[in-house]
Amino acid sequence: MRPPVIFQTTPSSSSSDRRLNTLAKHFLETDSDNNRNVMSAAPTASHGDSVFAHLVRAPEDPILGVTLAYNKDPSPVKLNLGVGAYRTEEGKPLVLNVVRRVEQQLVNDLARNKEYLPITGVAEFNKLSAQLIFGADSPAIREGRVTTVQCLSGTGSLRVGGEFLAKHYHQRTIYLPQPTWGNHPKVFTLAGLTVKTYRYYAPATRGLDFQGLIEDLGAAPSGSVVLLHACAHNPTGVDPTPEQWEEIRKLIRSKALLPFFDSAYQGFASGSLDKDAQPVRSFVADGGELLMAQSYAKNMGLYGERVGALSIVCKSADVASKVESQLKLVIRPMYSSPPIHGATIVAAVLKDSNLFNEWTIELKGMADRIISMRQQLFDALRARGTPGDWSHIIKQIGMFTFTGLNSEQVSFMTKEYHIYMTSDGRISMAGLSAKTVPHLADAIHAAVTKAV
Ligand code: PLA
Repeated sequence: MRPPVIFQTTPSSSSSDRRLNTLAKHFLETDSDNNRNVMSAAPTASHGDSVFAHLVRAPEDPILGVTLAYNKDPSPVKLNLGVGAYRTEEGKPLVLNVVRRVEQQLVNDLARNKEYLPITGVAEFNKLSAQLIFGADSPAIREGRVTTVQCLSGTGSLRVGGEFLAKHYHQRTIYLPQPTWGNHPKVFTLAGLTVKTYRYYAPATRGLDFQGLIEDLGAAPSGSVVLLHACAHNPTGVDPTPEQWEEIRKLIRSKALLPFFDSAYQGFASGSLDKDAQPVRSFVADGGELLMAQSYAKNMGLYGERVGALSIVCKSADVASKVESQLKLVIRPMYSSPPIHGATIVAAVLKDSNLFNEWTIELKGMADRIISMRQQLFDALRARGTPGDWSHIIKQIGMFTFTGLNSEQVSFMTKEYHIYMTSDGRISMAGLSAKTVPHLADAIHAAVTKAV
C-alpha cells in the first residue's frame, strides 16, 4: 500500500489548496482503523471489476441512520425518537393547514412557471426571512446592511456560510459548543474551516457550563468564528438565560469574535417566534456583524422541501452588497440556484397577516404539545419511582431531551423495547404521544434499574 496522499501546500498556497488539504485531512482523520488508506488505495484489477471495488462501506449517519434501523423493525410497539421530526398525537407526520392551503393556491395559479430562480433565490422570501429573525423593524435591515440568500434548508445555509468564511474571512477557526448537532463539525470541516470546541454542557448539573463557556471563548484567538444555537440547543435542550446571553454577547464583541447563529428551531423553544429570536436580535442591536443560518424544516414543517436562508449582517450597505456578490460565487458552482416550491410557500405565509397568524397558532400548538410530553414523561417516571432526578426533562426546552442515558442503556432500550434514539441518549420529544409515554417510561425505568 502506498502512504496516504496529503495535498501538498506551501505557506503561500491558495485558499483552494488549503480547502483541499483540509478535506484530505478530514477524510483521513475520520477514517476508521480498518479503512486507513482509503484515499490512497489504488483501484487495480486485483480488487475486482469495479474501479470502486476498494471502497469500504461507510457507517450510517448517527441521526438519520436511526430511522433506517427503525424502519426495518417489524415490532408493532416500535417508537422512533431519533430524528427531530414532529409527529401528531397519532404518531403521524404533520403538514400544517396553512401550508396545505398555500400549496393549493400555488397549484391553481396557472400564471406560475418553473423558470430558474436567481442564484440568491426568491427575493421576497429572503426579505421576509430576515425580518422574521431580526424583527420587522430591525434598523440593520432598514439600513440595507443585511444580505440574505435562500439556501437548502439549515444545513445548506451553514455550508454556504462556512465556505464563504473559508474563502473571505481572515480567521478560519470556528468554535462549536460541546456537544453540538452531529453534522456541524462535518459541515464546517468540509467547508474549509478548522473546527474547535467550547465547553457548553455540564453533565453533572445537566445544565449549562457557563463558566467553562466563558473561559473557552475568552481564550479563543481574536476574530475566531463562534457557532451559537439561536434557541433550543440541539442535543442538550439547554439554552443560556437572558442574563447569560448578555454576558456572552459582551465577551464576543469585546474579543471581536464573529458569531455564526444556527436557527433551526425558532418558535419551538417558547412557542413564540419573537421571544426565541431575542438573543439574536440583541447581537444585531449592538451594531456588530454576524452570520445567521435559518431553517423552516421544523417550524413550518417543511423538512423535505429544504427551505432555509443565510443572512450576513454587515457594518454598511456597501459591504453587504459586496458580500452578496461573493455569496453568489459560492452558490453557483455548488448547486446553481435553489428550488422554488418551498420558499414560495414560506413567502406566501410570511407576507399575509392572516396566514401568518394561522401559522403562529399552529406552531404554538406544536410547541405546547412537546411541552406537555415533557410533563407527561416526567410524571410517568415519578410514578414508577425511577431512580434519579428527572427534572431536566421539564427544564430543558425545544425538541429534544438529553436524558443522560448512556449508549449501553440506549441499546438495551432499542433491543428490549424497540425504542429508537441516538446513542448519546437524546430523545425527540416531538415523536412522543400520550399513548407512547408509558412504554418509554417503562423502558427508561428498566434501563436504569437493571444493571446493563
Ligand atoms: N441545525 C441544527 C441545530 C439542527 O438540529 C438541524 C437538524 C439542522 C441545523 C439542519 O436542519 P435542516 O437542514 O433540515 O434545515 N437536526 C435534525 C435533523 C432535526 C438532522 O439531523 O438532519 C436532528 O434530528 O438533529
